Amino acid sequence: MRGTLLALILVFPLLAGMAAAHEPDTFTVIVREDSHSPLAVSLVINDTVQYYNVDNRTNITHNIGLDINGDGDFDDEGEFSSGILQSECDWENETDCRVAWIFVINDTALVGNYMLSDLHSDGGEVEVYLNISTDDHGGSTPVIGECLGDCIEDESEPEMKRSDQSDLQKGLMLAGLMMFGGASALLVATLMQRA
Ligand SMILES: [Ca+2]
Repeated sequence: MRGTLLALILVFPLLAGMAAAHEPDTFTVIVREDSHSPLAVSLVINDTVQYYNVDNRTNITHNIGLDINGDGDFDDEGEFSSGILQSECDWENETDCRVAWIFVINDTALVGNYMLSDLHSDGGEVEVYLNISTDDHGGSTPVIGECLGDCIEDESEPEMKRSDQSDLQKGLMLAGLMMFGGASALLVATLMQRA
C-alpha cells in the first residue's frame, strides 16, 4: 500500500501535465424539469456535448442557448442554441422534432466560458455552464490570449460571457482535472505493482 501511495505521489504531477493530451470525448447532459445533470460541462475543441431532454411534462419544451444581450432569444449576433427540444417525438409525422441537442465543438471561435440559459416553454429558466478550451497540446490551435486582431493588454484568459463566475468555473475545471489525474495515477500505480 505504501508503494502504491509513493507511486501515486511521484506519478501524479506527470499525469497532470499529460492530461491535456486528449482524444475527442462525448459528454451527455440530462435535461430535467428543474435542473441539468451535470449543471456544468468542461470541454476542449473536438469534443461533443449532447443535451438530452427527459422533461416529460405535457407540452413543455426546452430551448438551450447563449443569450448574450439578455433579450430572451438566441437569435442575435454571436448567439447559438439547441432549437426546440421536445420530450418525445412522433418520428413518422414530425421529422423535424428533436429530443436532444448534439453540439459538436469543432470551431476554436467557440472557446470561452459560457453561462447558457435553458428556456422552458412555460417561462421557466435554468442556467447552465459550458466551458470550452483549446487542446493546447495539439499544436495547431491558437493559444488563448494570442493576439489575432484588435489586441487588448492583459487578455490572458478567455472572456467570461454574461456572468462573472470565473472562480467557480476554474474550481470546477481544476476539480475535474484532479479527479482525472488521480484516477489515471491509480491505474498506473496498479499496473506498476503488477509488473
Ligand atoms: Ca439574444
